[in-house]
Amino acid sequence: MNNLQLSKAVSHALRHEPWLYELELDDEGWVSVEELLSSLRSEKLEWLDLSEVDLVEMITRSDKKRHELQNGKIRALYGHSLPDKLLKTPAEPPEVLYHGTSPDTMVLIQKSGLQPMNRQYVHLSVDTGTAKQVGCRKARTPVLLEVQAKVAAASGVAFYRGNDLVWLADQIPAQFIVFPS
Ligand code: HQG
Repeated sequence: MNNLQLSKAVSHALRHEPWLYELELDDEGWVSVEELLSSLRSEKLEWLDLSEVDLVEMITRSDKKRHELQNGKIRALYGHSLPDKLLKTPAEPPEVLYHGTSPDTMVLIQKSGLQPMNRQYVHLSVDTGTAKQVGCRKARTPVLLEVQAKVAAASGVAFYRGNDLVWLADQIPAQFIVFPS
């Protein structure tokens, strides 16, 4: 089983275009595992016998914890771009969170803060290593922004847990961001 291909298809279905897979997410992003499987089985010859075990293995072997499978349902933990925003419960963030991005983008963020852009939420990392990896997707030499998360939360910015390494926020005003000099 090509786990990368499977993970990409599952993310596409659960984050971006579920209607292409004849799926409808509930308000917390869950869909039935059986419905997802039956849609994926018709996508590729290799997936003809796809089972829940394959999904569990794909999630377990993945480099990041992108999906969660529970009680016959599956959802993406972050990354959504669907027009209808998922219901998330605000949570108390750690003192500091990080965001890796390109130097050019940083200039824009200095003006308008961190915005979700094409996704439902801004994505933040708990550690600098993860944030650097995220930033490397955007630039060879990414910049690291430090978000004063606890202070921002105390001022009314809502934060939500994605997985152990990823936190989400609706947006982060520039006043709560420490930019590298
Ligand atoms: C930038 C991956 C202009 C922001 C990663 C980023 C992550 C602004 C880009 C997850 C801006 C959005 C998400 C503003 C923010 N003006 N640009 N005001 N505010 N931006 O890819 O956070 O592998 O949608 O800096 O690991 O890079 O898919 O978000 O560069 O966890 O599981 O707008 O996706 O996970 O880019 O990455 P993205 P991201 P997966």
